[in-house]
Amino acid sequence: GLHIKTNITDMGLASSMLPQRRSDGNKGDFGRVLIISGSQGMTGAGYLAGEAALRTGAGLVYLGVPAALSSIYDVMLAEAVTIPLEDMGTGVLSPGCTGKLEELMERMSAVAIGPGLSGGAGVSAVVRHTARFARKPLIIDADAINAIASDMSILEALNTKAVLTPHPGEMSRLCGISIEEVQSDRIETARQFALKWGVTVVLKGARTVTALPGGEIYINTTGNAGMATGGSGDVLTGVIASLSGQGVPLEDAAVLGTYLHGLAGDRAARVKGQHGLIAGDLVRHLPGALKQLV
Ligand code: NPW
Ligand code: AMP
Ligand code: MG
Repeated sequence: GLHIKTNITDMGLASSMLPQRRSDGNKGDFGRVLIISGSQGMTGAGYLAGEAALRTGAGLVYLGVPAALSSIYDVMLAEAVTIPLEDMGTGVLSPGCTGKLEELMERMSAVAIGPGLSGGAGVSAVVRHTARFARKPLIIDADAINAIASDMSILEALNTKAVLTPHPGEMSRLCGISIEEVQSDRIETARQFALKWGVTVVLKGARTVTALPGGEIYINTTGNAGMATGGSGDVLTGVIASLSGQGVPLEDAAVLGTYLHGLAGDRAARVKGQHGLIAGDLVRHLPGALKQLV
């Protein structure tokens, strides 16, 4: 068969991808990161992604959230700017927000979409619009992946560099195969999707596989089963968006972000153990993980 370049992401490789922090920089130099997330009952996802983006070094974090819920985010995350987006009146984003989103995205250095968005035709239209009009690196996770799985033409409309971060369940929906099939050949499943659609795929789970649009593979070496807990993936989305917003090339941001997220998990597990680990602990251990790489 064809030769596949397979890399192992270790500390040396991760360190080499870390963004420099220029001594005379201001917050504008360290990235404006927009996270489009949230629906009634799933406000935590955007909160975790947003705090993770801040803890990974983004200069400014904006939470684009259903207007009905925006005051919740104002209270939850003091350091982020909340952008209320038109919703259906039920705490779910409405296609009516796309004009505002388009303007907003122009001012950003990276955009993430998906955590806690929930489903439905309205959300699907917002995901389509974002894919089509984003001109900045785009991180696609969770319910934005589910929207694509229900309608692959959203991916055909994609007009920018993107990384998708599916867990095996989301990957099975995307590919129309069972979770068992995904897991039986994780590298080839991720690689074929990345090649076919020209995107980076971060196939999560123990030993996360990252496939680049050219077919190159990175296998992650950090992380533990303590990270199998609600909100863990939402943190990863914030980390990758933050690195990309700081100017790390998107493919590197996916590889480095995955390593950092796992390293934070390993550091958290050393203190809390695996059983007691929660997603917020990952966020709290990101600064230490970053310091370890500098
Ligand atoms: P099974 O059958 O359980 O073993 P869903 P979700 C499978 C938001 N959140 N290996 C799993 O398999 C997210 O952002 C909000 C193998 C099941 O079939 C999303 O928007 C939170 N299988 C939304 O919730 C905190 C695996 O996938 C399916 C697997 C729904 O996301 C929580 C479950 O996945 C959450 O993050 C693995 N490693 N991992 C909040 N506080 O606001 C998953 N599966 O149906 O996509 O549900 O991941 O919870
Ligand atoms: P999500 O399902 O979207 O919340 O994402 C779960 C996150 O936890 C991903 O980054 C996974 O790679 C990570 N994770 C889940 N289970 C494990 C495991 N057994 N070992 C290492 N990492 C895991
Ligand atoms: Mg998830």
